[in-house]
Amino acid sequence: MKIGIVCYPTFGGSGVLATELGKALAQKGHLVHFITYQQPVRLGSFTPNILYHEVQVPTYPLFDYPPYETALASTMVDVIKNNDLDLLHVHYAIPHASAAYMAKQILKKEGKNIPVITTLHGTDITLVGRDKTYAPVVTFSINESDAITAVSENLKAETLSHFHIEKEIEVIVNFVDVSRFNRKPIDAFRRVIAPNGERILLHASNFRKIKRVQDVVQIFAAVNKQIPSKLLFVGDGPERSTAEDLSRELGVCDEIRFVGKQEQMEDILAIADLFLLTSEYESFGLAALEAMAAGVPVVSTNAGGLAEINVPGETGYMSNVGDVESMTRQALQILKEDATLKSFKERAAAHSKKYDIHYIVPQYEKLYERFL
Ligand code: GMT
Repeated sequence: MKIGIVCYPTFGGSGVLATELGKALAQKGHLVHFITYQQPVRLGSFTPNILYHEVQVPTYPLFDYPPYETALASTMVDVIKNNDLDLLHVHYAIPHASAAYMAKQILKKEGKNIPVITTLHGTDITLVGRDKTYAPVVTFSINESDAITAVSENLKAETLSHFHIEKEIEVIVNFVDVSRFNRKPIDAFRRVIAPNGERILLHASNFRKIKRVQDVVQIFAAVNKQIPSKLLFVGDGPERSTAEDLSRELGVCDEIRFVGKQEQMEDILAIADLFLLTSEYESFGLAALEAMAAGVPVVSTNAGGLAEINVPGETGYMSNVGDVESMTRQALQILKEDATLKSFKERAAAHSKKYDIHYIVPQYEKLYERFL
């Protein structure tokens, strides 16, 4: 099949998932065309069967807001026509679903039918999409998609309760390439971070408000009082300075490293003992799944779709949003004894196999085939 994938090219979960999907499809022999404003970060080096088309947005003095959506729709039309694509799979509704609708209508006039599949990822529904500035266009363009998928049962329910959706939403959960995350820790790296064999806690996100990174610092400060430990913060974003300030205030800044945006998550996760995800909402929590695949248990909130992937007492624990005390107790419970930690690590890794790329990617292929 010749498939167009439209996504955000950044470190966010929707872009990561879309890129990994494209790579997996290409490996299976499909021809994949990424259409984005920047090369997706997880794309890596040259891969046969993968083409990348950059959306250029010409500026003009009149434009206070350069019209990205128009440029995207025009690029979609161009790529679909010139490469005779079979379908377009857009990830994250805003503005990808509406740009796809526009491209579809233009191509229809020229006698080409291009099926559009929209995958909903989270904040496009639960936060931004619900804003009344966007909601009518989001609702319309989702309904005009030939198929709609959501990454968790929770996101499907959220979509149905907040938008008037006239079509079936199919749930295709996020996936992870288990073989890639199943790495041996690099000893030298572990020693740099935890020279005295301290436990390593980890948080990775885009540091938006919704992630509640201040809770991560508080949990760590309390854990650190009882267990020699270090905290790694991976990623960057608006709340990073809040986390840094709080770590100084709580006297744990020497035990915390902010390593910024990182591409080699598998090597970082390999040295970690516990993943903390304190979000107010996660439609799924792909970062937590990748942690599990690396054999890292997860202490998280029970918000959104997290309850679908984190199994209490098996892969980690869950607490209500903001319940720092409970999450601290749970982290200590996992980290205190070597034997307990080992069994949580093993169970987390085993559980992640249910979400292996080899089970989930065929579900997308099956969906695509319906439209050919
Ligand atoms: O978590 C973010 O803020 C990034 C966001 C995105 O749209 O890139 O992630 C969303 O999509 C991921 C992949 O499907 C999910 O694993 C994340 O849970 C979801 N984030 C939220 O719902 C907040």
